[in-house]
Amino acid sequence: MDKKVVYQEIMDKIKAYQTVIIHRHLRPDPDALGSQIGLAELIKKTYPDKKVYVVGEEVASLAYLGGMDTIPDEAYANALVIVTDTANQPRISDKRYGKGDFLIKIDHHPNEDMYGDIGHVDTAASSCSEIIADLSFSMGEQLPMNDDAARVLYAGIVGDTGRFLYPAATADTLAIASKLMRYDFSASDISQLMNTNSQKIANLSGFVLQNITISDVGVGSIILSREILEKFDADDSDTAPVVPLPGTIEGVLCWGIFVEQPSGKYRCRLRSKGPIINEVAKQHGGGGHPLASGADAKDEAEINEIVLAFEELAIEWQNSH
Ligand SMILES: [Mn+2]
Repeated sequence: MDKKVVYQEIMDKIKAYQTVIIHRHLRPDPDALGSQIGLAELIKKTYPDKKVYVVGEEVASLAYLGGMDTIPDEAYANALVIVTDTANQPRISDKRYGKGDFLIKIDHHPNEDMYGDIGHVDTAASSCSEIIADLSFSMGEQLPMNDDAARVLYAGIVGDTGRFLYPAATADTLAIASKLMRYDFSASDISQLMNTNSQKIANLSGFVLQNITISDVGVGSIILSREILEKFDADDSDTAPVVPLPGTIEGVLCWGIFVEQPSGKYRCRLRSKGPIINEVAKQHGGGGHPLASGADAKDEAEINEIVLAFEELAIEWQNSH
């Protein structure tokens, strides 16, 4: 379907409802918050009589993007609920998303779970923030861009593209980023904020770069045990900034950072610069983008299975390139 038709359907619903509640995924990243808060800012400034709320857990390190609202269950009566940047329902933060009158999904991950009364999924978009910005720019006076929305949407695009590093950053992405930069915020300040880490994360980064195992075929892997995390006074959320680092090492094609959880299981943060890895992620209770996925491993044996699968993918990829 022509995306403008879907955009118009989404706009018609936004106009029809007095209350709009916007959700996004658990453990939010800048794109989850940027698309969520950006859409809220667009609706609030265009339709000041509407009640617009953003919900979900807060992350202190991303507080510069904006805070969340605390709302009672009753707010969902006759409300439009929009979920951004979230592929499947178990990943939605705040489980009340089904309590509204109408549900819209807007996302850029592979469409594994087609929830919602309307679903708009564009896997060619770098980020959900890019989709929300495109919605605004495409709909003209129905949802005009503003400074506050532009700032967080730009942050979301920067976050999901690794500052325009990954293949997901297309000519369309840069065209939209360029339009956003014309609004009154500092793109450089956003990039600097997103490029700044606490000392403990800097120390953890050093540990990962010094201790990662790199195989002959270019598969990187490292386990961050509870013991190691404690040594750096770090928890799971502190591992997000270290995930891209192995990709900066020459010869590394794909990699996994395996973070031990309090349960003793491992959260697997998987990335690639070529081989398609999300099928492996799916086989281990996860999923995601072709080059950026997540999974769960119950023990070190399952981690080894994932690393072995990556070895095969890396060999296949090298043979075909
Ligand atoms: Mn995203």
